[in-house]
Formats: sequence, C-alpha cells, structure tokens
Amino acid sequence: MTDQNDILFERARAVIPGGVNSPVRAFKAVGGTPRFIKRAQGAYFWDANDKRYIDYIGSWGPMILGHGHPAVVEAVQKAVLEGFSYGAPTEREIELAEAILALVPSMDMVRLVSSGTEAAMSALRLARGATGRKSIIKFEGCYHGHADALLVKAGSGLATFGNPTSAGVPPEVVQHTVVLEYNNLQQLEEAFALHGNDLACLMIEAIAGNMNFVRATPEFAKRCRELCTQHGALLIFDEVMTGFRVGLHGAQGVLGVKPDLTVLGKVIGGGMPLAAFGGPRAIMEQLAPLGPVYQAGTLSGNPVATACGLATLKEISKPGFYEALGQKTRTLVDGLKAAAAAEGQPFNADSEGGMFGFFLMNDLPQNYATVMTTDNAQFNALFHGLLERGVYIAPALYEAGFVSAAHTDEDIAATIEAARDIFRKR
Ligand code: HOZ
Repeated sequence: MTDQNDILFERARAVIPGGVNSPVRAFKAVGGTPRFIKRAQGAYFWDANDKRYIDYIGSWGPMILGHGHPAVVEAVQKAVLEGFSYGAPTEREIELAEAILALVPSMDMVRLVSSGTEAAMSALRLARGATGRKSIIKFEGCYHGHADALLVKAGSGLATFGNPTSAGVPPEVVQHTVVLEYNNLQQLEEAFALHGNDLACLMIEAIAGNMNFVRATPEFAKRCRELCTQHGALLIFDEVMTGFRVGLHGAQGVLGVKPDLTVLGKVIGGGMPLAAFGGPRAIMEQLAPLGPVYQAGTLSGNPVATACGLATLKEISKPGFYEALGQKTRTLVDGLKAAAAAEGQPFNADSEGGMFGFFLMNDLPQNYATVMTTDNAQFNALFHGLLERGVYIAPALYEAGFVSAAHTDEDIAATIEAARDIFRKR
C-alpha cells in the first residue's frame, strides 16, 4: 500500500469507529478512501499524498473567508497566548454577543455554546420551557444536530408522531415530534389544526442545507410564521448553516421572516467550535441562572473560539463582501448549468450568498423525497471525477456546497471545466 490516504484510513479504522469522527467524512455514500487532510490555505487543502484540492466544503460551512485568513490567524494567535480556557466570563464574549445581535435583529439576547447540535438542543428545551408545551414540528430532510428528540423520521400519518432514525433513541423520546414534508402547505395546516394547542415550537432550516440545497418557498416560510403566532408556538430558525453564509442577516434576512429563536453555528466560530442560540429578551431570560431552563457548558464562550468568531464577523461585515461572494457562487452555479446543458445532461443548481447546491435532475427539488430520487451512481461518478481532477465537493448527494471569499475566478473556471469534462465523457 503506497497511497498515504489508504494507509491512514486503515490506521484510523483500528482506533476510531469507521475511521472518522463524523460519519459523512467516511465516504460511505460515494465509496473509496476518504482524503486525510494535512493542511489548508485559502481555497485549497492538501491531502496525505500532498495532492491539492479546490475545497467546496469549507469545513461544512465555517470557512467563509477561506483557510488561514491573516486577520483571523492573528486574532487566534493573540488569544492563545492569553490562555486557552478559563471557565469564567470574558469581555470578548460580550463583544461577540454584541456583534451577533447587531447583525440579527430578531435576537435581543444570545447564549454562546460549542456546537450546532448543542445550540439546537438547547433552543428546543428553551421553547418547551418557555411555552410549557411538549410537541414540536420538524421537517423531513432538515437536520438539527443529533439530539435525541430531533433524530426523527415521519410516522405513518399526521396524527402520529415520528420514529427514531437512530438506534439508542427510545420511541418515547420522539413521541412529541411531528415530522412533516418540507414545503407542503397542506400538511402544515393539518398539523397545526391537529396539534397546534400543544406545540412548543416549529423548527426549520428555512434554506435547507442537509438535503443538498432546498429553499422554503416564501409562502411556506410566511405560513410557518403565521401559524406559530396564531397557536402560541415558537418559530425556530436553525441557521447553523445559513447564518452569515447566505447573507449578513441569514436566511431570515433573505426571506424577510422573523423567527422567535435563532440557532447559529459554523461561520460565527470561523472554524473553531462555537455556536449560539438567541431570541427575544423575555424568552432568553427563562434560561438559567435567571430562569428555570437549565443549560451550561465548560467550553461555552471559549476565549480562543470567540476571538476567531469576532475576527471572522469583522471581515464579513465589510461593505460589498456578500455581493462579491454571491456573484462568485452564481458564476460557479451558472457555469455548471451551462456545461451540463451543452453536454445534454439533466442538471440544475441554485445558490444564495456563499452556499449552493446542484442536482442531477431538470427541476430544483422542493423536498427531501425528490432530492433522494437522484441517481446515486451518477452522483458518485461525478464526485469521483471531480476528486480526481482536484475538486473536492461534499461526499454525499444530500449535502450543500460552500464557496469562500478566497476562491478565485480561476478556481471557479477550473471547477466548471472539470465538470464539463466529466459530463462530456458520460
Ligand atoms: N454535520 C455535517 C453534515 N451536514 C458534517 C460535519 C462533519 O463531518 O464535519
């Protein structure tokens, strides 16, 4: 065995389940050996064989500035010299909270945590604690981290609650979770008619990034807001992926819909473990130590992570940042569409800000079931074709893609050319 990735994968599998610390990294969906990353800079990373890839996952979203942005590196280096973790409050936490609140007007207060899973789980508990209700609505294909109550697939009908999607989640734990089809207005109306009075919240990725890239239609997002208000349930936008990624004000800014609670992660940490959830003062003050809803964390508001997040927010707040990023991402998406069309391949794609998705079908899908009709073999061939040509996209067809400010016009053109070559040979 001479391939360094193969050697590392074998070693990893002996000591880490599946050889990875997060399942999608294992390439199980697409086959082959995961690339073990040695280093990254700008729009690129290099694997264990020193092969360079144009990186379109950007750590699954956080690396919006590209890898190793000098201002971020400097802020982190400075913070590290002052200590890694104190388990006590710092001024920098206040600065980051203030910076986040200035950009997300639906939030009066925010609590910092360490991962998107933790933030979503805590927002859910807060919604239940604040409303005194149990039931929740989520949508098939929306992922909100791996808290037990949210690892659920649809039950047999609207009147029934969901079924666990993971072993180790007792059915009793998901018995209050209703799972609906994304963008299905009729199901939404029926579910509120049936469960509205016991609903603590409706949680949604308003631009979903875990069934590739699927937008809630404006009517659907608006109706979610109206029905929550009407029934006294909280509307929670999970913006772990979309926050500061699709625009400076997230999916809520794009859609013009104001949620009650917002869940953030990824970009706010700039690549360090940092996430957050926030909303109106009256709800947030239900959290311990002020209120009865418990939530805590040793590494919450970590001084190095907050330095990284603050430096990142500063860069992305500069005038014109999202216009340039959005244009770059559109160039990629339009170029891929044109290349596929020229070779007569069924293909469609969409993007917002620095987030995109493409589909091996003619129409943009509206829900998870349609995304999953994608021909696996064709997606896998495209994935491996790109990988071979030095372009790294997510190793699963149900994941979104990410462009960073560091991607150059040449990177985008090279990516389109690589895809065209694969389409041509199909
Ligand atoms: N939660 C990510 C997929 N949407 C995967 C994170 C990772 O593997 O790093």
